[in-house]
Amino acid sequence: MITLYTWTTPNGRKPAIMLEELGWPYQLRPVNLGKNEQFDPSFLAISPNNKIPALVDDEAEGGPLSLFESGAILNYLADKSGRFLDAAGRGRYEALAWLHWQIGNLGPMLGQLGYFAVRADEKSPQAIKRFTEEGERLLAVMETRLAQSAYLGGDEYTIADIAAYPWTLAATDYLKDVLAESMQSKPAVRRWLDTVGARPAVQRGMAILKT
Ligand SMILES: N[C@@H](CCC(=O)N[C@@H](CS)C(=O)NCC(=O)O)C(=O)O
Repeated sequence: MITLYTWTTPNGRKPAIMLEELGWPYQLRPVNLGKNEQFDPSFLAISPNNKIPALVDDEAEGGPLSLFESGAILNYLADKSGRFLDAAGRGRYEALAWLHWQIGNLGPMLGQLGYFAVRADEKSPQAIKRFTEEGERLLAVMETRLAQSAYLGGDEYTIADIAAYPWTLAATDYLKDVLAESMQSKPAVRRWLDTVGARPAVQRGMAILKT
């Protein structure tokens, strides 16, 4: 059995989308970030960086496997299933490049923007400016890519799209006060959001743990 430790955040939804796409049975273990459950020693044993998501696969090759970092989890599930990432060849590496772009850029920058522009009690104009500009730059990078290819990794839907979807959607809701205007001039990103968001598995993955 696969157990997904997660919460209702963009990073937390990525592996849920993947598991829904695969149609594999899995159990959800909520890690309530509002109650600091990510610092619980039992969770730290699985996710040493005290962040969700994490996944345990009891039936992994060679015995139970604990994984943290959403990119590693998506990569693992793609390799195990043989789906949403080519097993070899240039398409695999193009998709992995965009997966790593999301993990190293889009996620952290929009995460910081969310902190400074939405959650922080004291607003720092300099930090908001810095992360808004960086968010806008990254959306422009995405627009250029998606004006040339249907999906981030190329012609096919891959784990790169699964990783980027929840964060890009956040630019239209959670972060709309700072990024909505920029999204107006991103027709290719909006087309991609509509296409990916229409997938039933994406809708189920985005709905996890919603009350
Ligand atoms: N690079 C990590 C980022 C994970 C991450 O930032 N998770 C956030 C929620 S979206 C978290 O658990 N935050 C709790 C904390 O920082 O204490 C990944 O992709 O899995």
